[in-house]
Order: sequence, then C-alpha cells, then structure tokens
Amino acid sequence: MNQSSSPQSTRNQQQDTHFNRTRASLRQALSWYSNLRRHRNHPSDVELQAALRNELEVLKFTLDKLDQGVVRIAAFGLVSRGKSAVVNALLGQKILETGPLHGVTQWPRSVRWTLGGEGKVQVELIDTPGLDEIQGEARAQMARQVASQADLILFVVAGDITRTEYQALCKLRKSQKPIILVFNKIDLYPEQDRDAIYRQLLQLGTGSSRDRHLQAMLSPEEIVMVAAEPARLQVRVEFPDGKVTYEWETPPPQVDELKQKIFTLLNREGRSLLALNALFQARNAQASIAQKTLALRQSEAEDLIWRFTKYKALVVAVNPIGLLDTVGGTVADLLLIRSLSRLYGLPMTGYEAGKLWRKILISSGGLLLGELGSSALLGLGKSASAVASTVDSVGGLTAYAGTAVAQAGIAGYGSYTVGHAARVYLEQGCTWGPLGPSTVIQEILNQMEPDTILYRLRQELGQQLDT
Ligand SMILES: Nc1nc2c(ncn2[C@@H]2O[C@H](COP(=O)(O)OP(=O)(O)O)[C@@H](O)[C@H]2O)c(=O)[nH]1
Ligand SMILES: [Mg+2]
Repeated sequence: MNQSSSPQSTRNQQQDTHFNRTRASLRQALSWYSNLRRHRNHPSDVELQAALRNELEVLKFTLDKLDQGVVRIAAFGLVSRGKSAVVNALLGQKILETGPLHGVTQWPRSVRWTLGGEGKVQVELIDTPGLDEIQGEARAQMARQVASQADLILFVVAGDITRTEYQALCKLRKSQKPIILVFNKIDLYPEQDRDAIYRQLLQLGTGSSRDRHLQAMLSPEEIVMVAAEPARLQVRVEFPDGKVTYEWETPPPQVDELKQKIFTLLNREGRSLLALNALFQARNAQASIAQKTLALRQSEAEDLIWRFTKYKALVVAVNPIGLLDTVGGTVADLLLIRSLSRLYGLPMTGYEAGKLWRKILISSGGLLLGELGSSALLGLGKSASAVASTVDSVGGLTAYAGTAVAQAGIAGYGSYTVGHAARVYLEQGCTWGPLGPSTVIQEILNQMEPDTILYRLRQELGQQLDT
C-alpha cells in the first residue's frame, strides 16, 4: 500500500504507461504500413514497396531498440572540449583516448555503462568526434545520425560558448532533444569565475529577439559543471626533516554531480526518454511514408479528384433543389475523401477527418452563399427560377441556366479544394489519431512534471503546433 503511493512508484507506473503506449503506437504503424501496402486495387505495387522499405526498416529497428531498453547517451560538442574525457570520467576508467591534439576521436564509439541502483538501467555512452573535426556534409550527417539515435545529449563545452556551439544547441533544442549542458574544465577557473559562467549559461538564449518567449534556452536542471580530466597540479611537499620538494599530482575527476544528475534523471524519466525518442523516429518515418506514397500516386489522385469534381458539378447543375445540392455535394466530397484514402492506402484518422469536415462545410457554405447571392441578384434564385421555368417562361429558363452554371462552378471548385485538402491532411495528419506518434508524444509531454528534463520540451512542441 505504502509503496504504491510513493512518488517514485507513481512515476514508475507513468513510465510504464508511456512505454506501453509507445510500443502499441509502433506496432500499429508497422501493421498498417506493412499490410495496407497490399491494396486490392493495386495488388503488386513493387515500386511503392521498394520506396518504403527503408521507412519500414526504421520502424522495426525502433521497436527493437525500445524493447532492449538501453538508454543511449551521446557526448556532443566541438573538438577538445573534453567529450572523451567526460565519458571516461563517468565510466571511472580511461577507456577512450583523449588528448590535446586536434581530432583524437575519429569515429563515434559506444561503451556500455551499467548504473547500479534498483532501476538497473542499461546505458550506452556514445563518444563522438567534434562537430568541427570532420568537414562539411560528413559532419552534418554524423551529427544528425548520432543525435537522432541518442535519447539524451551531453553537450560538452569549456570556456565561452562559440557561435557554432550556440547554433548546434539551438538546433538540438528545436529537434526536441533532451540536453544536459556539461561545462567541463572548471578546474581552470577560480570559484567566483565559475559562478559568473554559470549565471551566463542560464541567460543563454534570452538575449536574442528572435525567441518568441524570451525563454532561457537552459534551465538550472540542465547545466552541470565538471572537471573530467583536471590538469596536473604542482604540489609542495614538506617532509618532517624540513626538506621541501615539488611534485606533480593529478587531481581526481570531478563528475559526481553529473553522475548523480544522470542517475536521478534515468530513474525518474529514463523509460519516458526512450519512449519519446522512439516516437520521434516513428513520426519521421511515417511522415516520409505518407510523402512518398502521395508522390507516387499523384497522377492517379489527380484523375480521381477531377472525376469527382466533374461529377459533383454535374449533379449540382442538374439538380433543381437548392438544399439537395449542399447535401449531395457533401456526400460526394466524403466519397472522394474515402476513395483518396483508399488509393493511398493511408489511414484516415479522426484527426484529419475533423479538419476535413471543416473544409467541406466551407465548401458547401460556398454553395449556400451562391444560392443566396443569386437570389439577391435575380430576385428569385435557382429554386424559384426552377418553379418559374415549369411555367415555361423564357426568362425563367435563362435565369435558371445562369445560376445553375455559377453554382456548378462553385460546387466543382469546392470538390477540387476538398480533394487537395484531403491529400494534405493524409500526408500531414497520418501521425495523429489514436496511438499516432504525434498524439502519444503530446500525451507523454503533457504528463511530465516540472522537475523533469522532458518538461522543457513541451514549450518547444507547443510552438511547433501553433505554426
Ligand atoms: N584542465 C582540464 N583539461 C581537460 C579536462 N578534461 C579534458 N581536458 C583536456 O582537454 C583535452 C581534450 O580532451 P578530449 O577528451 O580528448 O576532448 P574531445 O576532443 O572533446 O574528446 C585533453 O588534453 C584533456 O586532457 C578538464 O576537466 N580540465
Ligand atoms: Mg574525443
């Protein structure tokens, strides 16, 4: 009883929920996209299958990684900031080579790190070459690759933050990566300088007017000062007989605070971190699936939309009763959306459906406006002129033909808009809906408490949803 109400066990339950929802989301995606490919009307689409192989692999790989439950922590930063030294200090052994020369670390390397405690979280520490060590596209590629696979980034700096470092930090923030800023080599600074540096780091980001919320880029939770491989000190040794010598001594690394922070963080939100990163990967893969599918089905979709457009225009032009236009038109739009969704083999979730409904209402609103507009203009409107035309008045007939053509135009245009809107929503909205990665991402972030590192990502997400 006692145990189940402790904060940690509540958190454990929450983390389990996040973990399980994420697995369900990935499973759903895998079954959708590996089965829906085999569509009845397009039984052997070898081209599409081949195009999506990569994304399906990513989804499978991500699910596997999630099941293994290993948290990946990557050290990131410019050359010689002490990334390798920080990893060594955390491991408590000099496993990785460090050194003052440029480019000691050539390739990303990962080392297993087993953290003790009840949780027994498995961690993989990843050391990377400096962001400025490899040139051009290769560097960007490496950075993207490592960052996308890491669940947590240790961004190592030493001394003033350079422009490149600032930009890299901003980028990681934008891509919603959980970050700890590790300020290394504090042994080189006297106490009061350290305080000044710390305060400066807290101010980071608040100065630029581009930031809408003028919110600091980092919270105190996200900054740690360490000395991973302190410089040797010359110490004065006084012997009892009065003899004095000077000896070089290597002070022990100071990384306990960082270790503690990582430890707390992993216990508090390690599984949520894993879940979230898996969801980001899944979201990208699914967005890419949608994009590729739409591109490959483009011409078929255009044909379909155009057929519906003509069909609807015809129905509206022929049908003499105003209200039926609207109803018939709406039904036609819905049929169009269903046909499109079938053609693409993409799931049509409630989220897109809701947004599309609004489009359709506006489209049929256009019809109503057409109805009202022509009534005012011709005094009668189509329904009235239909009645008049049964009396065989030549004038009435002309009026009917005129409004009918105008309304058919509006109706047809509406269908066209709806068709294209449907494509956009199928493309962008496929990650929403129940158990869609975007939905689960939002669920998880909404539940995070203020003392967690994931809480910080909420704001970023909120901003992205606004735009
Ligand atoms: N004074 C001092 N030097 C450090 C510290 N950590 C690393 N260094 C030195 O900085 C240099 C670069 O370290 P390294 O780990 O190879 O940097 P990396 O390129 O970021 O991996 C090495 O000569 C280290 O001895 C530290 O905490 N204090
Ligand atoms: Mg290195």
